[in-house]
Amino acid sequence: MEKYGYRFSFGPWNIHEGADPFGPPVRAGWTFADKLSAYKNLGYDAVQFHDDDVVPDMAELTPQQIRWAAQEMHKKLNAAGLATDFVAPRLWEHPLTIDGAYTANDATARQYAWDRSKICIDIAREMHSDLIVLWLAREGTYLREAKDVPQAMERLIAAVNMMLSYDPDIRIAIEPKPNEPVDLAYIPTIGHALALGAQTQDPSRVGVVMESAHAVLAGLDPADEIGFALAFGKLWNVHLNDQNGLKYDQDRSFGSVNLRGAFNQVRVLEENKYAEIGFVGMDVKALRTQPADLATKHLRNSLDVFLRLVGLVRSLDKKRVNDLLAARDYEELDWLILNHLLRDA
Ligand code: XLS
Ligand code: MG
Repeated sequence: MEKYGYRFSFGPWNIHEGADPFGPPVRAGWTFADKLSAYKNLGYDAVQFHDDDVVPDMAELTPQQIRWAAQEMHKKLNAAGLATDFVAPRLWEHPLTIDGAYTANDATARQYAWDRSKICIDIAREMHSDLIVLWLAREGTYLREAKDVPQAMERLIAAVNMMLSYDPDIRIAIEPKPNEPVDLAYIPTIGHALALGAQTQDPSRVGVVMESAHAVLAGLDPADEIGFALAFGKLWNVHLNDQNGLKYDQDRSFGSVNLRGAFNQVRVLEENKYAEIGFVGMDVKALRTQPADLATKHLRNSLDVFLRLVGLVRSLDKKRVNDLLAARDYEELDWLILNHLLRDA
């Protein structure tokens, strides 16, 4: 398969059992070993990890035992010919993080978040990765009066500074999302994430992850969010997927809802040589209706759509585009793009 120099990743959570807030799992779970062996067959090169995807029983282990377990996982990954894309602290499931992690009102909860973040960094280093992704899931409020925004920003900056000091080599990529699980998240967009990074002690080590569905949920265009981050050299990862409007977070296959939107995400990545920057992550989930033995097709579809769109970006008549820009004939440009997308493969 021609991959145009791109390298692809997904997380173990992207092969899942189909549970949603209203119903239980509908498919048998895969073992981690089975998931690992699916990566190469599906054309993927790297694994996105949460800390407890690497060391599932981390809560019961000492820091040294956690390091050993991560070393074991790294060996498994090597044997499968895969790399680590990033490691992210899972700060949204523990009872102490019910009201947030770094911004919780309870000091014990904030301490838990700091301790766990350090362990996550230890794990990333054992996995030979310098990239920590922070999806700030519960940093926000359900109730406006529950927290103080400037104080929450101070706490977020302090947490990022603590991580930057803990390991002088790690980079942190903040993944914004406007809502879900909380009603009002503190870091809803790429702009917010960049502003936060700029206030830290080493902005050069703080960047962003753009997830398509999260941008759509914020009412923004994912391609523009990508372009905005690229303009500042801050796009260190992407989580491509799709989202049918302002609903629950759907993690639909890339391009399956808005193919032209997907084309424009690929176009901006191509034009700015993202292939040289980072992995193309697919943060996609199979529809709940999908039978267990057919539950990886969303990963196949997403990668295939991406690569075919790269082909379409490359074969677009750039001279014609420039002529139409000069003539300000955007209707003809619209027609050119539509015809290009609708042409026979
Ligand atoms: C959830 C997030 C999560 C992050 C990694 O919406 O996308 O999967 O990518 O913590
Ligand atoms: Mg994501």
